[in-house]
Amino acid sequence: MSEKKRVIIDTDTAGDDTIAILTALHYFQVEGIMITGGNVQFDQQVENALYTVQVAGHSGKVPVYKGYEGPLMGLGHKEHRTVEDVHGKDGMGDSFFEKAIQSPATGHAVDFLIDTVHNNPGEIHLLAIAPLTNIAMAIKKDPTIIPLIPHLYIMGGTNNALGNITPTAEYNFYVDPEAAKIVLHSGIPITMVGWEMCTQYSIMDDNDHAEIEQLGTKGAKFFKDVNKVVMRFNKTVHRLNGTTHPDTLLAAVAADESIMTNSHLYHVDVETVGELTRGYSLVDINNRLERTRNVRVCEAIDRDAFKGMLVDVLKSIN
Ligand SMILES: [Ca+2]
Repeated sequence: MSEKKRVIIDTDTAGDDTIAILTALHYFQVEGIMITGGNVQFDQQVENALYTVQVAGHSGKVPVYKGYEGPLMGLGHKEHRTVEDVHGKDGMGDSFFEKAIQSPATGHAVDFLIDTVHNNPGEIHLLAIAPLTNIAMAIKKDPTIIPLIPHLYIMGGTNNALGNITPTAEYNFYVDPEAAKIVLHSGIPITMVGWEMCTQYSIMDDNDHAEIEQLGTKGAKFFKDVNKVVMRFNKTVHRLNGTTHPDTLLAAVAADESIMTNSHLYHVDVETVGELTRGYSLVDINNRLERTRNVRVCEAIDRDAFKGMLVDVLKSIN
């Protein structure tokens, strides 16, 4: 039908996830969206994904499946940490949008993933912009999907850099490090875009926001709305001069790898038991452990090219 690369997105839809979904809908043939527990309350995330699909004009064309609401080891425990302080109570910058027209698809996200991969061997790339619970569970339920997935792009972890949810951990790996461990060692070819890539290359400052607002499109308005709270949060907590776009950066890298101007294959693992370091991602850049190099780690981005892609996406949505 289309020559675009085919993808499934796994998301905890809030804030930047929405812009990543818009980006993916622009550059890929999106087969479906899976929701995993993460940023905000689960049903709100489902609603946010459905609304985002509607904003892009794809309502009714891209199914949104509910997956696991909490981390692998979270059963019987208190709820995992959500981040309404970063993204607003609704995860959408406190915009409280109207209810989406589309309803969630029936069936479990993990079964959707397994069935879609089997029906399209070697065709379905994965964009993982959330804790890795759903993907880990799919791998455990049916490991025969592993050789059928050509590539998995992960926004998660850090490459020897400061975390965002703790000093040692990035949020997606922190929420479900056991899932991250399963996925990292699965044998699926992986590209990882860590949090430090986002702080170095994805920040949109006040001037960038003004430029985007000038586009005057529905996409630009939506971008402004969902980023209201995160702009304040980043300035006060992370001391960053603008909004961060980790998930959008991941989607852009997957869509056009040439914007990734440096990367290397390293051994990457994740800490699951550390007293201070749960969720820390170990990236063995000097190969001291002499273990399998399992992940291509993104180390530099052409920032102007990334911004150009973002602007193209937001310009196209009217
Ligand atoms: Ca996310």
